[in-house]
Amino acid sequence: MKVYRIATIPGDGIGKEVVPAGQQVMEALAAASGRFGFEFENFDWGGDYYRQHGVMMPADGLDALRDKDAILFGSAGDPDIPDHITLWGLRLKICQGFDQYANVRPTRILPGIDAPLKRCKPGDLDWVIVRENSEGEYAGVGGRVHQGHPIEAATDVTLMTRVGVERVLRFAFRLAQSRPRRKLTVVTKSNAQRHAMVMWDEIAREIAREFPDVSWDKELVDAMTARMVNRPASLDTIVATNLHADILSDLAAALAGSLGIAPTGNIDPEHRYPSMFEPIHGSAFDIMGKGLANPVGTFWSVVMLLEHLGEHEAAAQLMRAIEAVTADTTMHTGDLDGTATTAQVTDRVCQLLFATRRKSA
Ligand code: NAD
Ligand code: K
Ligand code: MN
Repeated sequence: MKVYRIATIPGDGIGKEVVPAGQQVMEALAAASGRFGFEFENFDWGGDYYRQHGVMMPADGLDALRDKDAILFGSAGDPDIPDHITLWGLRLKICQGFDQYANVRPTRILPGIDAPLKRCKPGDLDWVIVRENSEGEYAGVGGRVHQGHPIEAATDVTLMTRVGVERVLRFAFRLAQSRPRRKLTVVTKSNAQRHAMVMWDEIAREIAREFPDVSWDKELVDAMTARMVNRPASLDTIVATNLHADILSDLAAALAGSLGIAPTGNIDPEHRYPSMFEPIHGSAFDIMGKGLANPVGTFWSVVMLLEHLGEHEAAAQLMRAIEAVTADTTMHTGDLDGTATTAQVTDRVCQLLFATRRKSA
């Protein structure tokens, strides 16, 4: 039996609630399938670790993760620690350390979800956003001088490399090619950002020639927000920079009903390092510690994790269970105006996984 080695990093806030829920569902899937297993190792990195050790994760932390088949992550963000410390000290350290340069964010309206777009039928909104995940606006290049003085100055430099742009665009074209509509929208802001974004546009035109069967168009990021609201069916696969896609994917999640549902994979497409899967939401300070977090974003992230491992049947089985719980309004958590708890939704998904096994046995 194949046993996958999985690292779990709950991190902070509701990450500590949704990651154990994700692990519970993975254990149920493995038990129900009998064909594969998981060996979990949990890492208690995050805000509490920082209070004890002065760092979010140990210096040799990446080495502890290196031989894992995948990582399930929660959130980095603590009410008492500045956000740039928690983010750079944990999540970005892993994403950049393992060169997970493609951040994939599927969005669609699941059954039973009351999404805010009035004229949008469920099939009209079915997108995958590819976010450049290793450089760009989040390259970490910049500095701050003369702190506290009137001449104080600060920069955050957008760094785009040809290699970095080519590889993420090629990944996005390939992903678009694998989807039924074979359609890609390349988002930039090349009217205002006249160096890096103009290079991005030029590279997009070059890579497009490798994919004659993919139809593609370009959109400026500000116009893109309006298009997502007004013409959702005109979009399918979308690729954008680190910052732009970060923002667009929260909008996408809200348009599909809730931030609590949306999944993501930080992927090393070359499989040199473990890839990391997580809900797109953060620590949710307002509801943390109460058992009210929606675990669906984490479960959908587990679907992506399973697909990445090549366990397509288990991935499809879990997706069906997720759709069955979203279709049932008694299983809706507070973000969907329901009253269900994290534990209730998790137990229901596990029950469904065992029930499908009995049916197919
Ligand atoms: P957030 O995603 O934590 O919360 C935004 C809102 O959405 C809150 O009202 C929250 O209650 C709600 N929400 C989010 N997920 C939910 C869920 N699963 N179920 C129900 N409701 C949910 O975003 P924020 O408030 O901007 O950030 C809080 C902290 O999280 C910050 O420290 C931020 O830096 C961090 N953060 C981390 C990541 C990450 O690790 N990938 C991502 C985003 C934010
Ligand atoms: K997250
Ligand atoms: Mn974000």
